[in-house]
Amino acid sequence: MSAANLTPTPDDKFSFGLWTVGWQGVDVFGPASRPLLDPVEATYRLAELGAAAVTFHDDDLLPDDASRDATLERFQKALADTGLRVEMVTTNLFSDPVFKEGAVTANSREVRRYALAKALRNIDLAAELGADTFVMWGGREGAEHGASKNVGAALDRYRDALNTLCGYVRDRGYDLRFALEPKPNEPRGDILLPSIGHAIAFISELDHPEMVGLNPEVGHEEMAGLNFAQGITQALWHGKLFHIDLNGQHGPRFDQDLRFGAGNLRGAFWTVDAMLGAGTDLRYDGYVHFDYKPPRAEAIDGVWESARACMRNYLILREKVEAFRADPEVAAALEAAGVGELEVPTLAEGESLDDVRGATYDLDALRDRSVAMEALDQLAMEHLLGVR
Ligand SMILES: [Mn+2]
Repeated sequence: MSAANLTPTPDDKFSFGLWTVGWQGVDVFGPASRPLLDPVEATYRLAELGAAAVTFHDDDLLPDDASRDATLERFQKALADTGLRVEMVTTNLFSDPVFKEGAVTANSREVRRYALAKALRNIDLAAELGADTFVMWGGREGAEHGASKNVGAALDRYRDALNTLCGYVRDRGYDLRFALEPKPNEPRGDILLPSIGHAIAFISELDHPEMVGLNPEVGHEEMAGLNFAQGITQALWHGKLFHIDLNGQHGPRFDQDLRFGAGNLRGAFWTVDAMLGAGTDLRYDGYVHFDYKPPRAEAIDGVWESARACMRNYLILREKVEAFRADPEVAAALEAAGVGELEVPTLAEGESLDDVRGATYDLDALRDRSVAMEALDQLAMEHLLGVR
């Protein structure tokens, strides 16, 4: 493992939300623990660290006041100076108490109309900055009480909102796709479209499903005890992995937003493996985007160390995964585990169900057969632990 390979380059397509390094540590138990970080300064610093792109919510970067135009101008100069691009833009439809009961699915029609207006304004900005992807995280689209939300009507209005926004992008001729970000809870007690699977099913009900995919986040799936690598692989299988949010999480608990690689390290190994295709042609080729929070305890030095570590951990895991997939003993173990046989259709071309029903099965031999999966998994473990 060479140090050169662990130095990020623009080819690695690392991307950071400006809100990540910009998080001041405000949590439910206390105020900011760090001073405000100028998002334009953060852009220069992320470029120095090796990022290729940045992303933002409207409100992270551009205050809705007289300084908006001047800030946008400074930001565009920073992009030009550094060669960074804006690959994704998202809209904050969750912080303002206006959205306390939802944005595009609020019971209040006035709130829903305001939310649409805010998203439309930001879509224009996303297009102006050349972003590919517009993420929608519906953090307030949910409920704490059963009867307070007509879930069917909420899904109708969610669908309407996506149809309206897709229609707008088509009318304006923008080259922009939408990515829904599932999350099971936090800040609402229960959030609509809580998992990758829920969101994929929802997309199939839209007018332009081809324009809408997913932005799954490691921590959001793991909060619900789900397997992120399997989740993103299903998203890839549906052609819906438009974007990704990498971070770290220690199992089902509050949304920790640890740096990538922290928390569930084995999960991170399999996540990188899934992104690289896991030995198949289902691979992710978009930006490697980090959505994490430098822990509140850290001062500014810890902020930059955590950003550096997100990229470094991805590069380390990429080397580990590539070594695992290239290892001849792994190839033999995959063979012994019969992994390749799953690619063979259950019925051969021209066979009928009579061929299945009429066959004789040696059930005792099937019951007793070796699956050799512990041996295969141990090889992965040893690559990860650095002894192979
Ligand atoms: Mn999160």
